[in-house]
Amino acid sequence: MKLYSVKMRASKNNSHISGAEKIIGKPALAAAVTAMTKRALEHSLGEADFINLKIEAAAKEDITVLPALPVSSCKSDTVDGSIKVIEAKLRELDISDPQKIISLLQNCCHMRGAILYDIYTGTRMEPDPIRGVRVTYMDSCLDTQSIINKNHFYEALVLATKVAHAPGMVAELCISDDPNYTTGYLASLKHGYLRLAPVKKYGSSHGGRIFIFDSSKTSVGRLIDYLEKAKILVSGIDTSYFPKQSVTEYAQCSLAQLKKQQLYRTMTVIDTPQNKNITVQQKPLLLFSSNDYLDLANHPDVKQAAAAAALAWGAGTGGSRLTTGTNGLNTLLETKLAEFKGTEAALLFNTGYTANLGVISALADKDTVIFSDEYNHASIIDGCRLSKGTTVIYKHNDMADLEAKIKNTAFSKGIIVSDSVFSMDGDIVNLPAITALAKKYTLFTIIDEAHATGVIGQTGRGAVEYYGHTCHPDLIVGTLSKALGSEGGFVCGSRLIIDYLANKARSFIFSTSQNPAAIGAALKSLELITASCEPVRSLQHNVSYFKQALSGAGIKTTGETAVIPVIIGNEQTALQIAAELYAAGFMVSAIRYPTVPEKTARLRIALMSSHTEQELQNLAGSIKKAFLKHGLLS
Ligand code: WAQ
Ligand code: MG
Repeated sequence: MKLYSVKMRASKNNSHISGAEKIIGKPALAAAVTAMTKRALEHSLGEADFINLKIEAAAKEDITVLPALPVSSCKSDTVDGSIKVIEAKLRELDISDPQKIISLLQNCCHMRGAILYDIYTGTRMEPDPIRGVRVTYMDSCLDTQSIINKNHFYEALVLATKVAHAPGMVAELCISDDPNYTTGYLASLKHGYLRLAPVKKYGSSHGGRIFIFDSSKTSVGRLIDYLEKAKILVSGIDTSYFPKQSVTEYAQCSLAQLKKQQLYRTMTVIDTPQNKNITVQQKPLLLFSSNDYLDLANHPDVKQAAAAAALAWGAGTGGSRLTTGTNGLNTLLETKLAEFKGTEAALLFNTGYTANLGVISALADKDTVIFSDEYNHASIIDGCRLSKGTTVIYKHNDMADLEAKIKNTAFSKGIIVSDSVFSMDGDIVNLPAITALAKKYTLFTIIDEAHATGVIGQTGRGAVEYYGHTCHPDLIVGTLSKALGSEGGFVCGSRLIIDYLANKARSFIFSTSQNPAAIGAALKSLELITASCEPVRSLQHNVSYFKQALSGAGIKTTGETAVIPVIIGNEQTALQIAAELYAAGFMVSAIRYPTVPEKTARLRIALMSSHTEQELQNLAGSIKKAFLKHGLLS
């Protein structure tokens, strides 16, 4: 593989702040340049205003591989303790004036390079005493892609190994100029790389390097030539010396942090099937946080259909759809879903989450720009992240902002993606405006109807029906697991796009297909919804009734659908109110960051077709009571 040398030098106000070098293969080159640029711009000494990056091809035959110096450590109680060790070690190398060398290093002013000290004449020999001699063209054979920030030990060992092998070199002494880093080292072929701590006071920005050589063994010119030009790769670095954090410790710290921020989550075990009436540890509760909007998850006919499908087709399918996992149930449901949404074709996914992951990552390549609503569901966000495209986030349902961003972005392929009903705010996408913008600027449109299917539109068919069939997105993503009371995701669109997704969507291709019971249940739910719109109507009535009840109680909401948010703001208060409602017999979710923006913690009330007016009135009353108690209403 062809190798390249990369060098970075960065300064601020004409003063050097950072330098780094690598010798790496072509595939890692661009990433290394990015990492070095970042390092120069985010340096602890300040943001560089001048960055010099130099990239040169390095011929293999010009590179020498040296084994890393063996590493050992010596800890002392004080800086003086470390200095005593250094003195003794330098004497072992027949250096007669170690104090002089140490004090040269301790008293040098801030240099870019190192002092070159000749023990033969007892004088400094670097041509430029302000700059010093700077060692360059070196790296290790380790794959260090994961070391993004400066790793003092690793970089120093590479440098020290190169320096120790220089002609006439006797030893090297180093103090970091990083105020937070008090470990230094003494390096020589005889002693190896001896880490010493502390070599300076914590907080001091004094640092430097001194290369101790013997001019009776080499000319200064030859030595400097080697230090500045020889290309060295260091092999066999013992990575056990890298500072490590255990993953378990990391997880423990993260959890502690979540608890401190009131963002720690736990799971509630429900004793009963999904129904508006549930019990938790025998406590009866009225459920106001379920996505089973049409009460189909526990519907006798739906359960019966699930059982029948399992009996006829088995408990599992044993393969992905493209291998052995396609049966008549899958294809029938796809036909029915396409019919229901009014598209040419449909494709099933295992969940709504994996549908978004697969669809967006398959459709957006590196030349695609994805315009995504800031309140889109996590599965859309993750789909954008997984894709190679660029994501541009526009303000929530703000069509002027979306158009401005489209106009300001250069792209060849573009996608607009939005929730149809927003999962945490319960408002509805402006589909007419989105499809008009898509037409005007040649963009592809995707809407996610997870909370729209079975909820909006006269017969529950979603946003297209809600807007009177006046506008059509290119692709509809949906789920079987909310109003349809089963489990799984789906996508509806043109035959061509569905074919494309079946060939390209990795979450589709590499998942075992859904179990027959889930498909059987979804087929029955779809049949029930199509046969009678009574449950949809009842749900929609509950939405307007509950909104009225809330506004009658003086409580605002933006919800227009079965998801009704009541914004509280403070995370802790939201939790407390949810707990108070729980005590009063209502199960309502408190939704917090990162699901919603910080300081917009809320109650997320989810309505079902079976809630009665009295129940809705009771909940509104209890929320009012809690609001009064917490000073949120006067
Ligand atoms: N060539 C010569 N001198 C250099 C170079 C170079 N490429 N880079 C830095 N120096 C000089 C310069 O005077 C700096 O002020 C001084 O060395 C210290 O540089 O095992 O971080 O980059 O944990 O601050 C030691 C790690 C870390 C010990 C050393 O050096 C360990 C370090 P820094
Ligand atoms: Mg440095």
